[in-house]
Amino acid sequence: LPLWERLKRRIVDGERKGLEADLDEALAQRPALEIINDVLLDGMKTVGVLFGSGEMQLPFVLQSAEVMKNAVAYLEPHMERLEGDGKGRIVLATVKGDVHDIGKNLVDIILSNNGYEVVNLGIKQPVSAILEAAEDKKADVIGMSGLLVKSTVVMKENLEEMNVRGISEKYPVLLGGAALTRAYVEQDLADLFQGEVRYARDAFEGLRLMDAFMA
Ligand code: B1M
Repeated sequence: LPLWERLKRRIVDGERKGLEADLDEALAQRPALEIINDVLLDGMKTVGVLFGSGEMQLPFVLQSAEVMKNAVAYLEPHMERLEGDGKGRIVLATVKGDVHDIGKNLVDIILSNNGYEVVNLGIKQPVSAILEAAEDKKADVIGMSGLLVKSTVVMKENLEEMNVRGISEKYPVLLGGAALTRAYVEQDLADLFQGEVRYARDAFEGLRLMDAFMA
């Protein structure tokens, strides 16, 4: 197989052996970010389709996710750091009940490489932990990720909790993850939230919105 097809297959098949050699070859031709966006994420998309249609079972999805994580970790030091630190601080978490973190961690990498300080709390974070961290770390923005349909409900509850605590205007909120839609966030959630809440389709939109929040 040609290199790009081979790399994509590695994600789909969860085949880690020889990954680094392929990534080295890829890095000689394209920037790390492009490899992630155009090749590896394409593989994850295929995994999602196969899993959704029942053609792929969960343990294999887990293997694919592991290879994806290894690949991103290998590529990360090769990514360009575009600006210095100190542009602002975001507390980032995958919400309660949700273990998906590949997208959240990509957001972390993109923001960190572009001058933001990211406090990455990890997965399955209850709203209390997110809000405590925002307070402790003096966050400028709160970012929540979630891929399950039920996570979209959790995010709504989290925003309601911020309203109840009277801190909605203190922290603009950035939301992302495959189960969300722009309309749900920027119409439904924005209607009930007393502060500012925005939807990011991908990590780059996350970066643009962070820049807008901090402007
Ligand atoms: Co799961 N899973 N999974 N899974 N999994 C999905 C989400 C699913 C759509 C698959 C499917 O059915 N086709 C489906 C959800 C269905 C639904 O809710 N209606 C699903 C399911 C059902 C499940 C389980 C319930 C399966 C089970 O146990 N029976 C279970 C859930 C457990 C739980 O959370 N409690 C489960 C488990 C897993 C694995 C552990 C095996 C693994 C995750 C490993 C890990 O993350 N460490 C996994 C995977 C890999 C997937 C799919 C195949 C791929 C997700 C992924 O990493 N994509 C996924 C299919 C899909 O998404 N269509 C699926 C790549 C990643 C880069 O994309 O996270 O969307 P994404 O991030 C994007 C943007 O969304 C955005 O930026 C990123 C790109 O730049 N973004 C943000 C994300 N967060 C952001 C935050 C921001 C800004 C942008 O600001 C704060």
